[in-house]
Amino acid sequence: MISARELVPGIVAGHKRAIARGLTWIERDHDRGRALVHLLFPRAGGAHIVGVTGAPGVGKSTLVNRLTLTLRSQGRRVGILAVDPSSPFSGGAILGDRIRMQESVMDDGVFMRSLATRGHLGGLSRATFGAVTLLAAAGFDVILIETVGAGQSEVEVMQLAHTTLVVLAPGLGDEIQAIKAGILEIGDAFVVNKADREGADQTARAIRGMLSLSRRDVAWVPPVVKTVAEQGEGIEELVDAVNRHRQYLDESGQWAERRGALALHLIELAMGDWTHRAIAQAQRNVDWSAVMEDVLSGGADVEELARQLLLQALKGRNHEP
Ligand SMILES: Nc1nc2c(ncn2[C@@H]2O[C@H](COP(=O)(O)OP(=O)(O)OP(=O)(O)O)[C@@H](O)[C@H]2O)c(=O)[nH]1
Ligand SMILES: [Mg+2]
Repeated sequence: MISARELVPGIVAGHKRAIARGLTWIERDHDRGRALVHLLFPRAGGAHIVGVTGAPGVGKSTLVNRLTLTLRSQGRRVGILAVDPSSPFSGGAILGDRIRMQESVMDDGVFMRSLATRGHLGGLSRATFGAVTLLAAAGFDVILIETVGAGQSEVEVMQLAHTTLVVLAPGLGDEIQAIKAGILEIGDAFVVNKADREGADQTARAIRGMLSLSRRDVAWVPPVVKTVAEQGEGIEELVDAVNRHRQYLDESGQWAERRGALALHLIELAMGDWTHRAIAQAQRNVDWSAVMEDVLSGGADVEELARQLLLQALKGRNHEP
């Protein structure tokens, strides 16, 4: 059985088998997955993480495919993560995505992977964080994360991105949906896809209007780009918007700030792990039902109890994966 440390060179060299193996560890949240993320994090600072979110069927996968082709033509290596918070397994929709992605997947400078949740809260954003870290360390210049918009886990996933693209389609009161989902606040650029359909200009105007009313960051006004992903129209303009946003983040110091925030996030996750270990250990070693009884009857000083359990875990285990 190989260790996390032993897998690092293959990942850093960009070997697809090593990458796939590491991603499986991360997705299943093995100790080795965690260790791998800790080892790779210092090498993961270069990638531009781009989230692509929007309602089902607006054309996110088609867009990701097109973006990938254009980025490849600019010589950049592209990692793609399709995140599906709703399905515990890689279901039919994502399988469909895989087939559509094939055009770009054939290329050596592209790696695509679907991530599904294992049920527990925060698990998906954690797995996504790990997967992004791994792909960045493997030398992918741009990492595209596709996720269906709106829910809490999607917002968490999108917080990992430097640049969030919110995709809409004309009609169907998308403008209203955007406000409802709070998606107006998270978009760094808005894409009106299916611009071959009626109402695209109207939708673009509506978004611009709403943006002018609710500015969070006056230095960056999110562009609104019309695309026909199916035909590849508007993609260059969108890639240009993505590149300009990166430049803006760099120049405003936000790119560097983001690294710091992610480092803190990494520490928080590791601290959370110690808490879980403390509880697991206490359940094995302590008369747990007596402890529960004390807490229920008010006989325990919960603050002190928690401190003791953590101390025992810290003493009892030298965590060297
Ligand atoms: N008319 C038109 N259809 C498009 C365009 N882009 C994508 N589609 C079609 O819209 C449908 C949905 O596209 P997808 O790319 O799978 O959309 P998605 O947002 O990834 O869908 P989910 O992952 O299921 O949420 C497909 O049939 C596409 O061929 C476009 O620009 N114009
Ligand atoms: Mg899709």
